[in-house]
Amino acid sequence: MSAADVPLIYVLNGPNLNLLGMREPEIYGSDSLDDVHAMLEEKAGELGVAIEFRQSNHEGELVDWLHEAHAAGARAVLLNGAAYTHTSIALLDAIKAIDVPVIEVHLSDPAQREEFRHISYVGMGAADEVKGLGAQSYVVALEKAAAL
Ligand code: CA2
Repeated sequence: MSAADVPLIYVLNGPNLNLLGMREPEIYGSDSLDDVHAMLEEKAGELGVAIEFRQSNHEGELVDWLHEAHAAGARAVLLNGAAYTHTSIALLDAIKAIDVPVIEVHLSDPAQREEFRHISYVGMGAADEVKGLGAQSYVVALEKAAAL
């Protein structure tokens, strides 16, 4: 199999996740986002897929990257939209506009937390979701994406 044949999976992370591991470990765990990235690179190697791992604090940049995933012919996108999950119709529209299945990922389980986290615009367009497993949520979501 040439590099071009390896399925590509985008892993997109929203606002404040660059600070992961520095606060609220009881909710989000103590792994940093770099740790999550390293974990996923290892898992991707085992699964025979390639990942493109990114984080942004800007809603429009996440929208641009969803479009990019489509243009790049990605197999799937794992999206932890962080707080934008609960507010962003722009992310929902982007998910609906692309032909790439999106798997919603969360470290915590937003449904078990404050009421304002119960609505998920990302979830309205996502093909699947994995939440509440800490950094393992990403690993399980990558397994699901690789099986698509
Ligand atoms: O559980 C998740 O993965 C969330 O997407 C995380 C978001 C939150 O707004 C969602 O409701 C659920 C918050 C990300 C903030 O990340 C930090 C974690 C620890 C320390 C600093 C930032």
